Amino acid sequence: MAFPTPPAILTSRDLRAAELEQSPADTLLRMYAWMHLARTGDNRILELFRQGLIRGTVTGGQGNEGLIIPLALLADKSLDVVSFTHRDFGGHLIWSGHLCEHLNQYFANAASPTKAREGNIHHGDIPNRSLPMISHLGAMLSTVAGTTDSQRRKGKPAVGFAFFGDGSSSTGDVHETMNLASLLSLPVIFVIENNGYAYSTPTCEQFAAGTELWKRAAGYGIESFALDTTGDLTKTTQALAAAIAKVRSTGRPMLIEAHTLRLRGHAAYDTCDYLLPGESDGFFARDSIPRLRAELIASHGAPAVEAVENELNAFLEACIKVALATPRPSPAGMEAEVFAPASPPYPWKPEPSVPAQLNLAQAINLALHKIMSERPESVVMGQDIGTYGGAFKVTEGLLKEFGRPRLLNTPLAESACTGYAIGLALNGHRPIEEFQFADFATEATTQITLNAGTMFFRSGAPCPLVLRFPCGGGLTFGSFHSQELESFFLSMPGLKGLYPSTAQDAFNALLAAYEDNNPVILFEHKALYRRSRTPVVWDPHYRQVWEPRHVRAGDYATFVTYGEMVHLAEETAEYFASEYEVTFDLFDLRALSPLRLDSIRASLARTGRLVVLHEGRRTHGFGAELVAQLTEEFFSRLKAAPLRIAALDLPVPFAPELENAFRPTKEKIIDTITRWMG
Ligand SMILES: Cc1ncc(C[n+]2csc(CCOP(=O)(O)OP(=O)(O)O)c2C)c(N)n1
Ligand SMILES: [Mg+2]
Repeated sequence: MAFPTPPAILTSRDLRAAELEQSPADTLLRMYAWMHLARTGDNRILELFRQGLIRGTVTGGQGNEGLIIPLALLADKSLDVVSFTHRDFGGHLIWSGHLCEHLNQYFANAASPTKAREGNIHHGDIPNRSLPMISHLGAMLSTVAGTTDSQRRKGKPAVGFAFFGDGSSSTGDVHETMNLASLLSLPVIFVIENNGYAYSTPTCEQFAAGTELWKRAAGYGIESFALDTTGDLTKTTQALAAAIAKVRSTGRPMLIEAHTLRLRGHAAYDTCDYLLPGESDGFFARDSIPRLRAELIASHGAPAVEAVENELNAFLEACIKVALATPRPSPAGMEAEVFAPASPPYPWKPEPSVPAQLNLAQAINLALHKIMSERPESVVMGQDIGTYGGAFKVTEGLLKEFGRPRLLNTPLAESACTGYAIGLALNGHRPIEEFQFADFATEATTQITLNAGTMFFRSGAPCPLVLRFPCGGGLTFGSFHSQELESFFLSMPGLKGLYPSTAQDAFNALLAAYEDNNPVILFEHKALYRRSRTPVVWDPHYRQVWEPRHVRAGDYATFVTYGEMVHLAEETAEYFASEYEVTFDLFDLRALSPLRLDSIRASLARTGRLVVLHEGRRTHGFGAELVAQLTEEFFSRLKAAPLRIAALDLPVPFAPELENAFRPTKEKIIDTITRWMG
């Protein structure tokens, strides 16, 4: 169905501050048109929700227009970066797209920009650098910082706009990101939409140190100021224009505490009974839209203003009709769109052409070196990875050769740094982020699983990201430096996982992960980093690392494992072959997500027996999924119950005696298999 033509007054989505001086009355009328459309649109969305035509909930921006309309008009939509919040419907209207597209999102119909996979205002327009918000408040700030930096790295003088509420300003990501933006000198304007409440909680219950939120910026070396955006629109617009111009030219971040209103409570279901008697009337008395309307009637006459309103209202109703008439979404294709499709291989140089004897850490260093030499869009980041070369020296020498900003040390802020990496990835860069230990990735759980992992499914935008996880135990590092987190992270959709057990596979895995259009976790067992040196060479079949490796042939049982356990499994298989002439068909899984199990299934069809071995905990462990997926087809033909060998269901204990009792060891593996064989 064709979209209705917008009224002429909406033709331009841009505003230069000088226009307010050159033709103040007409400029204000043009701004009023956007404010009226945003307000009426929000009101109609609320009504349609109450009629049951919009699902989920709706969180209106009534009272936020005095901020979001001038700011969105002033931004350079061809350069700048934004992530609107649940109060910023008006910003979406101005930034890009047709009103119908935004309504399609609310109606969650077949033409919704998120394919109806996300609700109400959780959409964006990534090609135009409007980044879709996730519900987790505060989480989008770092992503805006990343895309803004990506723009700057491309030589574009962009400014990022990171919006968040007074309540959201209590989240850790806000602090991590303001610090990061100041450290990296990123031109991001952090805008607190302070409407006085977080759901029912007043601002004074969010902070002990007073309610002047703008003062927090001093702690990060960021300039800041407060601005009442419910007041005079011309003054607000001029203040915002000056701030944008300053950030654009200095490249430094800034914090603006914008006082706004929340005229309709938190959301459609909010009873607002926490407000004091008459408090709501006070909000409406401060509403800038009726005041501006009165001014415009004085300057243009009532008929002119009403004519604009009538045209906008008719346009809105026509658009609602179109959106309502659009078919409902189909579940077809959902499962195929969890991951971005495979891209063609990069034209890698066939180097190194002569095999080098390397350990696993050196193999990864070599792959990083190759990527940084051949792929200018790559960015390598992590804690202590610069001069120091990383906790495990995997990045040794790279800073010297490639310098900043290709390689950067990050502060201890895993969440914001991962959000920043996501932002880089959404704009054409390809970050590789080292976590000092895999265990610290739990700090970035929201960013990894909910922001990056769901990105393609809900927005259609690829999020190519390599997350390097030095993992695993056996080194007496205790619970916080030894974990195997594959079942924890990979139970969430949209994340790929590779777990190499040899130096060559590690080299191949990093190249394969790098050119994949999805977030890929690269599990690197710390005990393998320096264990032995084996030949590493350019391998044109590097993408085969997404398939299991057949390590050893046998016929008694199919034996599946990965990571460091591959080496224990080989020793075990050797033992059984030489002592009992019992042979195992041994597979190194290599790719943990997506699972490609065809060759292993074929083996199981032949052997009828299955052994699964992994280092992580047994209950809810990765082996449970492997056993289920491998046996459901052959259950009736199995000759024995599948055997799962894993760690005990404990936190990783520290002392070597305790850790040995916790983890699978060669002796325990042999014992368990012997008992299983009867
Ligand atoms: C991290 C997080 N915790 C809790 C929620 C649930 N929640 C949604 S909106 C909201 C209040 C947000 O208040 P504020 O940041 O001031 O924004 P406002 O709604 O007032 O614009 C809460 C608690 C959430 N979305 N994210
Ligand atoms: Mg609030």
